[in-house]
Amino acid sequence: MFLERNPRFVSRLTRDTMAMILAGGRGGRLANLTDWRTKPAVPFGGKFRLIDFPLSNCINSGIRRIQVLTQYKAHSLIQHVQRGWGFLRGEFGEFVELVPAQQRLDQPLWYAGTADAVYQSIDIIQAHAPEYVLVLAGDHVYKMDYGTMIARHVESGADMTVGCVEMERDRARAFGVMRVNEEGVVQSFSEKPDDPPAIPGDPERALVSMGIYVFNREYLFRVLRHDAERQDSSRDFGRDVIPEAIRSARVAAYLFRDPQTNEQPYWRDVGTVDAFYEANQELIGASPELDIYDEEWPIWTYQAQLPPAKFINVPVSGENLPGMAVDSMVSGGDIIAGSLVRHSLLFSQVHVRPNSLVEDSVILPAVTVGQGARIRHAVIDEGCDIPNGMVIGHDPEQDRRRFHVSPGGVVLVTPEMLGQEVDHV
Ligand code: ADQ
Ligand code: ADP
Repeated sequence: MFLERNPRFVSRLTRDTMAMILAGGRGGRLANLTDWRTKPAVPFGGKFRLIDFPLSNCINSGIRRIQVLTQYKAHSLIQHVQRGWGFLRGEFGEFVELVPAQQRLDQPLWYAGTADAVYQSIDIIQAHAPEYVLVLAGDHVYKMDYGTMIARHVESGADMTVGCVEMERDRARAFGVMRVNEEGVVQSFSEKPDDPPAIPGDPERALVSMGIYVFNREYLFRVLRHDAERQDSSRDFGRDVIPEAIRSARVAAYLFRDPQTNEQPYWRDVGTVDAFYEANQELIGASPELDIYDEEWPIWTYQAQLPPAKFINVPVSGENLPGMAVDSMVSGGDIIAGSLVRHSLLFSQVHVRPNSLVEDSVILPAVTVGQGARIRHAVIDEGCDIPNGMVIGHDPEQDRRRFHVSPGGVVLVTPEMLGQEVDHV
């Protein structure tokens, strides 16, 4: 195939591609985790933010021209990208650029939907004139070589290619679901259907859009301009652009598979508090499905200069209380003093004071757990100062009165819920 034909084929294509990362969504189902930060800026896996996954995939795939389209509460996202992703070499034509939501063209409004966000950036794409435009979501956790998808797109002669995965039909309701013919051409597409169509011959599963698209540049401009002229469009790729493209152009599906094993790789939309909690908890295990220790596909991020984590014994009323974390992940700057952390993931600069117990929890950066506190089955948001003796995750009734409790029973605690002011940077 393409690799046999010309080993430089793929690298030529990725060099001729510009990525547009949609990073403006609120992610409302993440409850209070997105009160002041957009979903792509939500911390993940101890030291990353969600946006690091598509950004790292781009860099590792050889795509070095990247626009990040922002909108909703972008401050912490902008700061993270500016601090951590400034290492590309402008003189070689490499960049990660932040595009603020603003009135571009003649639009009086901010971005109306995902397609509008790209439409408003047509002038930026034009200035760089890439042959292909890769549209990505800023909030999915996965490791993917986009080069293979772009190569398939070019080989198939399609105007647009939609990345997709297979999943159980009842979960597929939250996604765009499509049907393809034997040649992999998309025949129908419905955004978040009540009754997702099954894959032929596989009644329990559906073919779901990953919300990532490869476009030929000129076709992208044409379809977006056409969409902008329509009065009845919500300016969304899933709702408006893809159905129109299926009618009037050639849309191919690219099934995301591991080239070696032909299995479906890890791909998650950590869109709810439960999904966020589970995806973080899974990383603690011995061999999680998502390998963040993989040196061949590193996930890059911004990291502050922090001292090592430490575990200290504390004498309390004549007894020596050990500081311990077992079956857990900890990060730089953590101090666990005379207390026990079990089956938990601690982000950076978490201080756990003596006599407390943290179990089955995800603790975001710069949290302090006061003396004698007990925390279980919880997500504690950045900057929380958990008072001495506070009990979280042991009494659902009481938790519901003060905190957010997810359908799966995860207790989400934010500084605001504790009546604390935090400088959100
Ligand atoms: P959703 O995830 O519901 O479905 P959406 O909420 O529009 O799509 O978000 C997609 C991405 O765009 C996210 O990264 C979000 O942050 C960002 N975004 C949203 N509005 C934006 C705007 N106005 N400006 C900039 N960025 C914006 C989509 C597809 C489905 C597909 C799923 C896969 O519509 O068909 O199945 O993604 O998760
Ligand atoms: P989810 O992934 O949970 O569906 P979305 O990103 O689609 O979350 O957005 C959730 C809600 O937040 C939607 O009702 C959407 O209209 C709203 N929203 C998204 N962006 C903005 C914004 N910039 N300003 C205000 N509300 C927004």
